[in-house]
Amino acid sequence: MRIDVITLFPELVSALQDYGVVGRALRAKQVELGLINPRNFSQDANFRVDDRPYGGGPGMVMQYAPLSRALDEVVSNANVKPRVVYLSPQGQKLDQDAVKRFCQLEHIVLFCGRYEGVDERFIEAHVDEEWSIGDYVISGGELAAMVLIDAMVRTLPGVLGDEQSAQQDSFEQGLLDCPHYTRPEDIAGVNVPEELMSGDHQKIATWRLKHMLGRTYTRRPDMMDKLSLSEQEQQLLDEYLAEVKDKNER
Ligand code: 9WO
Repeated sequence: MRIDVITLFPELVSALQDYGVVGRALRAKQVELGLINPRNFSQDANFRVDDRPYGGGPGMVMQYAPLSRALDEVVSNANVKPRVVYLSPQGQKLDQDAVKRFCQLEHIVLFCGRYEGVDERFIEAHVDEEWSIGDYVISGGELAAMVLIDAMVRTLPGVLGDEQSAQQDSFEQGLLDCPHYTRPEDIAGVNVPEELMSGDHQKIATWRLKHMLGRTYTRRPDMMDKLSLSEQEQQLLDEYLAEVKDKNER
């Protein structure tokens, strides 16, 4: 798989290569990452890539031509026509299903806007999909692109170890993660749940599933709508809710 990122700040995006399992995968070229700066394709004496908005108003708008030439450079070196994704607040809300679909692509181009926006004619002519990582406006598309790249790389086979992959699977199965604890056993006057100290793998797995179900139900009821719980899972959820009720009544 190849990911090309069109960005005015390639150094920002390249930091992905320096940290964690994603950085290791990128350095090992399990995914090829290309960074293209549209400023290198400006034909302006001052390498401008933006101009004032028609109709007036604050800020500047990214111009069509440098973006189009930058994209042409990527496409001319591509084996297959890449999917072009624009990260913007106006896009569809990103979720794990979309991430998994993107991972099936041989080549994807992530386009990161800056300033107040991008000439709409570029979006209409060259962008296949517009995606958002949340309902807020940040300084540019780069951080959103980095979120998407991190999520994609983690999803690729062989990047995460078996245990981490299993943990990630829980979210892909539609459940939030369970609580985690580590040494010391007693800190700030709070002990680790006895089930996790039991050494009984079945008891530990059951405790973890109960808390995944309980957390999903209490924090993300929208995710519950997509689940059909088994009798055992429903019983665990009921136990969790009874424990929470009991704790709140103390
Ligand atoms: C600026 C703005 C100001 C007032 C009201 C709405 C507004 N939208 C924008 C805007 O989209 N500015 C962008 C800055 C232009 C494209 C790149 N920028 C960006 C991308 N900000 N936030 C994102 C983004 C991308 C993906 N997911 C969430 C946010």
